[in-house]
Amino acid sequence: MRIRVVLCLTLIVLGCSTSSTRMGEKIMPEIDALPVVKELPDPFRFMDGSVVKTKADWQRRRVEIIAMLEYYEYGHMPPAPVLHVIEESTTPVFDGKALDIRVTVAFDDKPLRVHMGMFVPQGEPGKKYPAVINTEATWGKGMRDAARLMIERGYIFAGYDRHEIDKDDADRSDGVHPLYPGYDWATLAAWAWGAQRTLDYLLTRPEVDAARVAVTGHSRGGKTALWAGALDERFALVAPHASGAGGAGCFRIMGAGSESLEAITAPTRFHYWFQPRLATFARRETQLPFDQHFLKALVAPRVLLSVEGLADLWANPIGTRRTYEAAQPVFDFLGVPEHNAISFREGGHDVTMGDWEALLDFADKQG
Ligand code: GTR
Repeated sequence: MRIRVVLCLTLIVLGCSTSSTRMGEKIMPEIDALPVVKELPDPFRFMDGSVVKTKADWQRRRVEIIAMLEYYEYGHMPPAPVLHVIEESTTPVFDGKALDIRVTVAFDDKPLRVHMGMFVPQGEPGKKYPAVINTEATWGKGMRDAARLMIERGYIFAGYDRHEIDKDDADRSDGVHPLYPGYDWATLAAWAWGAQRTLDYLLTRPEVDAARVAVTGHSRGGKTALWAGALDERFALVAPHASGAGGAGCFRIMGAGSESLEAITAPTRFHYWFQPRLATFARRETQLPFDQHFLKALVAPRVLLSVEGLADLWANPIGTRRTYEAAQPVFDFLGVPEHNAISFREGGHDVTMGDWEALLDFADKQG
């Protein structure tokens, strides 16, 4: 009896409760009840077998896909909080061409404090600038060249310290998790929440062109950017970079040397990035009722750009191309075929100045 009680508690803590209606979502079958589907699942087919025929149907299907990805992959976030912004500093940088603005942000009545920052171009009073939110701190030395480029190109460059929201480890007793009990969001979702809160802050600023805010990030930050941007329709452009497994990479289709679902969710590695249910699909990927092209499809009709290194095999460039192809019918259906993009470059798992330039070239075209 004692063992049973402990087990139940463990399941609740991990968000494995079988009462899947707890957060109002549809009832999702557990893995043993899911059929084997070798090919990539059809984004247009509802769980009840009916098919999307109209744009209104797609809106309902989009909600169903979100519920599915929350349930099996990333967990559920709490609703958007009220932000309390504390101004920290405003410093002219880059020979006066930009302001480096730092703030600390609190949420609802919670004790959490998160540092955010943005570089804002100067010189044209009253002008609204497009913005790029990166899913990490953007004020460190390593981001200096990217920040300078953004300013030269007329973009606001913003970021936040995602590790203040959730440290990159399996401990759920610090950061944001204990503050919102009852939500099974894992680390990627907590970080994605941070990108959305940074957007909340940016939208309070008169310098920001609200219609032209992009979210980007590299690797685990790319997975974060894709989940944040897929969910939050205020992001006009979603640009994951080398995001791989759990991001833009396909689980079913993998090139040689790619990170598998089993590898990423291993107990010794990054299981805590995901809702624990995802790990049960290791070597059973064909029972996933989705694949990562569903995540990409959530961005439509907004604009998606995934940037990949051809030699970055761990991030599964072949499978990322497949998710690009498999999401395309949704962009076509919504009348924006050119809003789904993928860019390959030579090289491996790093962020080059060329990558930032490619992002901005692409973003310029959307203006
Ligand atoms: C790797 C991990 C990848 C990717 C990468 C990173 O170790 O396996 O999924 O996220 O880390 O974030 O740099």
